[in-house]
Amino acid sequence: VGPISRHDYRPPAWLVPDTRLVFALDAAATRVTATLSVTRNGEHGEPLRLHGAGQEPLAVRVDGVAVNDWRIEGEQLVVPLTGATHSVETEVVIAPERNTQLMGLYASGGNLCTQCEAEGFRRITYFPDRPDVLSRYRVRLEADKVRYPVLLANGDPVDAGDMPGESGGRHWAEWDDPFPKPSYLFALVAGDLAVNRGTFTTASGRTVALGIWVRATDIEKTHHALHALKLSMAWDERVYGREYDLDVFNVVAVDDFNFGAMENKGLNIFNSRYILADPDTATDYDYDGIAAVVAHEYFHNWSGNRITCRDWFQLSLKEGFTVYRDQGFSADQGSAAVKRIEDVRGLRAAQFPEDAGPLAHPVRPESYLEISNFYTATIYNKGAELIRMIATILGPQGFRAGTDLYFDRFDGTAATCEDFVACMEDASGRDLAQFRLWYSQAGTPRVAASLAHEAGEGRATLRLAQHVPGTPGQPDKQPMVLPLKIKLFGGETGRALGEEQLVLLDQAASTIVFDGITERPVLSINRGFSAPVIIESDRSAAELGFLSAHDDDPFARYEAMQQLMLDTLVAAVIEGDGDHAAVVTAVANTLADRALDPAFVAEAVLLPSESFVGDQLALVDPDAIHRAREALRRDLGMRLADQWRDAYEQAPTGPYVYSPAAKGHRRLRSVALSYIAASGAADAATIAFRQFEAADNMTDRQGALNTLANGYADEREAALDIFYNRYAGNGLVIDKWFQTQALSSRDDTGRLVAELARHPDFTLANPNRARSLIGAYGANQRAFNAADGSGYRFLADQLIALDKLNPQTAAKLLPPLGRWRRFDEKRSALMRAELQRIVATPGLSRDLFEQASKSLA
Ligand code: HT7
Ligand code: ZN
Repeated sequence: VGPISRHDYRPPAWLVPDTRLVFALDAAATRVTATLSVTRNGEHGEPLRLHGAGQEPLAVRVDGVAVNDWRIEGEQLVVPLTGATHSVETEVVIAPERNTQLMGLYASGGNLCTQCEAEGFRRITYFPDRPDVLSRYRVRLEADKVRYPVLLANGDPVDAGDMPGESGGRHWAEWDDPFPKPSYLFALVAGDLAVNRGTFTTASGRTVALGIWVRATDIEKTHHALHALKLSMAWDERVYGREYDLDVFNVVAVDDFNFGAMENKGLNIFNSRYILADPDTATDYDYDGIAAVVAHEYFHNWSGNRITCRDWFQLSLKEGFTVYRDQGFSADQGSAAVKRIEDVRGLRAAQFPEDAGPLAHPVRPESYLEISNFYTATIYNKGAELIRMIATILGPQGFRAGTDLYFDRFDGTAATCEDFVACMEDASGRDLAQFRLWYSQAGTPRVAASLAHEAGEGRATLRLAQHVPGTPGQPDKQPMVLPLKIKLFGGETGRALGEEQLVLLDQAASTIVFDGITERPVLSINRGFSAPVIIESDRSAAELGFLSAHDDDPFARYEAMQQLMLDTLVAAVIEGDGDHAAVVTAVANTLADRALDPAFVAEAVLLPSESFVGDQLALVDPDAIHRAREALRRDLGMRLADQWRDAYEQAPTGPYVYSPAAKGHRRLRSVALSYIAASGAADAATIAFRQFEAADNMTDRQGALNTLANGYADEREAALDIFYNRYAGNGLVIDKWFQTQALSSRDDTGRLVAELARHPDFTLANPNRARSLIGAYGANQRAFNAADGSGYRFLADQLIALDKLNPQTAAKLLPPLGRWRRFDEKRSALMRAELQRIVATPGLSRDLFEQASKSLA
């Protein structure tokens, strides 16, 4: 099959208003009987085309009569039909226990579950498996009562009972979903599960029964997820006016899952890492992630389920918007500033490199080979930034009027990104014509900003120029609309020189004049990261240091510090040595400022990652970057030794509480510990080991373990062994054990990773485990890019093996090999050779082929 193009979209020839499914469940052989009521969509002579993959129809019946004039064309079952409406029934047998791709119906931990987005439903039964065919589902599940006592599906439960005696201990349950939905939102779960139940009363007074389903031994780890679910339901009512619409909302945790979670109507299925938490096994970061993903999937009930996507090119319609919504939810639970910093750091770590590399694509892509490859940081995170910019341009009232209109106008339909933007325009009266370029043009815009001051005239002139770099298939770009929040500060007094302004830069270049500026101004630009762009300014180290201490926007303060650190590190890499004075002063000032939230301080004093430094350079020298960054860390550690000790010792400890304040203290303590270790202090490993042993929670324990894992002290092995033995059998924590070692900055990490790949607990069959070692190693710039190419060879070997089991997960781990253009000739050739080896592998999946071949081009 060749690439699918956005412009080839045609409405479905046949609609399926009603679907009846009967599952005779069994891990080895499940029989699926599907009865579709189909109606001809308009005047045409097209046959009915149903998608199906990995099965054969055992029977096809039209209006109750067996037919044999059907044919198979590739992944389609083609059934000629004569009338305007028919009932079409198919029967297939599938083998969930042999399903290693984890798409369709599969087995995980002895239970059966489904994953249908994007095109998994066709692996369960024959159906028009496209998001614009909405159907009402009624589902009957039959299964062994002892193995699968719990039978769940979408919608509300109808009835349940035991099968007649001769059926051998089987039982059944029926579910009915009154909301028409696309097949990708179908779900069922059959298993031996325990439930943590709760209720939520909606704004209009309906009571919803909530259930978090997990294996019985994990039930105590579900309270945080249940609490987050209730908070999300209330938040969506308050902030977007969205109420839940079924009588039940069930969430099931499974250990084997290709992604974070899935928003199936009324039956969300989660990767267990986004449900299970207690202080002993989950870090604050995990707790935050759980709340964010629970909220994200819940919010999809409106942004995704009630209104879905017309085709997969519109994926960001639901994903970008829903990420924006979950970011808003998380911001409201604690420090909005720290949340914004974390989100921007994530965007820069994943999306900016994607936009600058061979896999760059617009937020609304034009074509794809395999849609699973397009669940990307661009669709999700850049997509969320687009919604944020619209909200900024429209203002809170205009934006809420726009979302109200969107939910109202498109409820029950499959919509497009264009529909969403049109609602924003209609509700606010703003013209977003040029803004639409954000959906079609890939690449991260770069904005050159330079501020001149004519003291005698009392005038400051800001010159802005934008440039969007070429990306694959898009060499030339038009200027975009960039909403830039700007403010000037007096360089001498530190006072604000006027209010913050929102400048909409929509030309290639523009000049903004500020009058009444008698004091030397310092430019604060892109405050709050109002546009997802790269600012290239000529601000001096002194100006950045000044902003890092005086800006009244916390994000801009953080940003000034990051820029100062980046400039320092880039200079050090290029010149081989660096002047650290400005960074040391700025960090010292931040640590000394008692008015600051410790959570903010912890973020502000962290150095940019080695990969982010690499992203600033035309040619990445991983060893030089590592040396420069370690030298700065050491210098900061030594010169501010007393302040790190103070920060470490003064952070309140005490029994674990999950609160924004307590999280901030723990975070600052771990960051301080890492600087104490970076200083080379003789007692650093002792302190870290003491923290490791004394910790009553995973945040402190893992913080200490990370520091030890980067070093060579004897305590390292001791801590890793204790950690492993303490958590043997707990998959999610053993993932941390693998990941911590793969991210280590030690010189021998490559060798250790290769050894870990032979560890009895390592398996490619579980995506979390594969990501914890291979994904983390690929993100470790220095270790992965070892000059002898061993990292590249290792990754290629693993991906070729993983592709045979789980192509989706394999394809997601490929991008580090696609950075070859950024490296020296030798590394570059070694990377390309591995990509070529992958492409030449017989029987390669479409998923891995698309990623590897695009990375070579
Ligand atoms: N909408 C969900 C996407 C998803 C997915 C995609 C491809 C393969 C497996 C998958 N599991 C879940 C997740 C979300 O964005 O909410
Ligand atoms: Zn989503």
